[in-house]
Amino acid sequence: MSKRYTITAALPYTNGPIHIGHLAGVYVPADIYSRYLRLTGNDVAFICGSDEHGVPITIKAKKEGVTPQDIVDKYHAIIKTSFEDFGITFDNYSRTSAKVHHNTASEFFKTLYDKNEFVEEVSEQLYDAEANQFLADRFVIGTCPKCGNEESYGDQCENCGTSHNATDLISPKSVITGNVPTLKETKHWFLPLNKHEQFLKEWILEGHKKDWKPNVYGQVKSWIDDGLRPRAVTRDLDWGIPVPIEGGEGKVLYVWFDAPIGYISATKEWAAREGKNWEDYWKNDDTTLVHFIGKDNIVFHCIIFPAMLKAEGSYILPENVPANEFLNLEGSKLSTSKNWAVWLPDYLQDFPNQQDVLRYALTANAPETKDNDFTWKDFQARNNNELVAIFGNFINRVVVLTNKYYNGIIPEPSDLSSIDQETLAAVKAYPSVISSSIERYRFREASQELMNLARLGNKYLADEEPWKTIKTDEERTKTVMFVALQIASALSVLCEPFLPFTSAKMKNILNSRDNSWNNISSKEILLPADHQIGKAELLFSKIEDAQIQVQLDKLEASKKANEAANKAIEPQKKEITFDDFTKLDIRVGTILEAEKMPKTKKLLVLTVDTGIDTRTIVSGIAESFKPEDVVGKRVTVLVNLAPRRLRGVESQGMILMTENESGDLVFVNPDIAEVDNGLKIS
Ligand code: B3M
Ligand code: ZN
Repeated sequence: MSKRYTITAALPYTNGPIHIGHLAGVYVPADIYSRYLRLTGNDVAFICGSDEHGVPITIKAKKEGVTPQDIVDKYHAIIKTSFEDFGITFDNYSRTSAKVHHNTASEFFKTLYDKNEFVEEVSEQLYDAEANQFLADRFVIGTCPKCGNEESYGDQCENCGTSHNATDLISPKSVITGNVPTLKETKHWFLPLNKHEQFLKEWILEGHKKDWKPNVYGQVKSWIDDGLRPRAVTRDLDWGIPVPIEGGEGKVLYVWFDAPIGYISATKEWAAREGKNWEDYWKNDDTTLVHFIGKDNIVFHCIIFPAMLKAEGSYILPENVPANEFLNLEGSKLSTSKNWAVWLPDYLQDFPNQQDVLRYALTANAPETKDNDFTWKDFQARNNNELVAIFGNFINRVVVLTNKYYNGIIPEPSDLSSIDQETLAAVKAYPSVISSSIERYRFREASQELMNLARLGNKYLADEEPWKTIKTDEERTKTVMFVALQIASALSVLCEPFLPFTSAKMKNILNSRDNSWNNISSKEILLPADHQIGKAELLFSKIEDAQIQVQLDKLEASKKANEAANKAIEPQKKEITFDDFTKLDIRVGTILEAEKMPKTKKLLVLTVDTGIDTRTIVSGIAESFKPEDVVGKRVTVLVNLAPRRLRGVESQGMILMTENESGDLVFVNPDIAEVDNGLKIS
């Protein structure tokens, strides 16, 4: 039965090209899903576009001495081309600088404003006086109040995924000048998430416990359990969509307010072009809405955007939000700034026309349930051992033999043996097996089932040995080749979501483009006798060790460049007066007790004898030291630092640390056994 679907894929920020992590986490799974839905006869709007607002874009523009518009124009074009190159079949790839989007987002804001869905509040926000700029989002970093990560952004911590207000950061610092921000009053509009808590609980916690992925459900539950608070949806910035109401002059919409509305604007743009009614895709209960995203976007798609849609009142809500975990590269986190990535334009240069190989390797190893590692060796193995040795080999043998024995004309089969019948019955079962995996968002599993079908074909040929029977039993050979051709035809259809370029090639070779996903199981015969097929063409070719070494060398070069950059001595900070210095009270102390802060990776709770007293200090050293290793250590302590709470524990001071050559933390150690605790350092 045909159904209507709106499938969205996260709008990439246009501040750089996209890499394999983006492809694996969002775009390939979303494309597999959309292609599959179309192949099975559904009405699909597959929607994406460039996210052209937000602070990272203005930071990049400043760095390069160009305008934000220059940056987004450049990367919009690059990203759009990459998607086309990799066969991502968006029905519309729009951009948030489009007029239709500015209008849609403004109207959306005004509707919520008119419905009194916002709280308007003058509050103190972080301000950088030197830069003459409020510090929201990525203009400020500081310690995450939830997990202690010292490099959390103002709106979100990339370590624990929590979304927070910039003023929640501990020890905030301006990204622009490095200054400690001051507070300055400003007016903003807040979306009171607390007001929607009950609805979110019922809709997600009760309604989607079973069908949402455990990683998504778990994150959402933990945020709701922590209690939801109002979130500002406007910013004091000049790059973005102007706040469209009185009093909003000089302010713009928060990028995470406007970006998800981009899905709606892009649908409108598409519908106008195609003569469709966009509202069918966003306001009709019969439509299934699915958001494909990475795990750092969960809070925005599962809490904030649904709260916005609910507050607006006329929209449907997502049926599912199948977020993936992260893909690492050769054991380390993918990183744009460290150039630790495989960029799509670079891949295509080194592996021309091998898009399907990357699509397949990323799908077979997709980070669906946990973070996963992409290695070039695995990529090579997936290609050589699976795509070449199993899939390509089977198709090649079938096509070559059909040409050799029958000039490419499919032979008439005689009686089917029980093996033939079982094989054909097994083929007929594959569409529903693969469908079931795809419908449960298990794309790795689906890709492996597809490969199993190719294995089945290979085994059939190996067992029936038509290259031998051709000398002894012509009738039997005809039957075997006929059956093998049916398998090849089924593969050409079922591989389309995963290997679209290969599928198109195979359909050309087989001279057969009409079979659909559904008729593989219902039709008696997919390719009839007497049908003429074409000549063999290479579908996949072996990837040599030398090609892999080139990639590994590139990464090694990035690593070296990073190490060199890290070794560069940080420039001296701004001068301070002697009076400033004397304000610091630094003492010798001893760690008496140490234990891990529960549920954190980095924090140790230390009991320290400072000579003045015995006090608690929370220190972010747990990744470098075990609690038992630091007990008894002599340390240098800043004792008059204002206390601050970390995960509910008050930290009264700071242990001074530095890094050794290999970048590990080490204590700044008063290496003199005979000094007493409390001794002042000056
Ligand atoms: N641009 C974040 C990202 O690229 C953001 C997604 C928006 S989806 C509406 O990860
Ligand atoms: Zn955090």
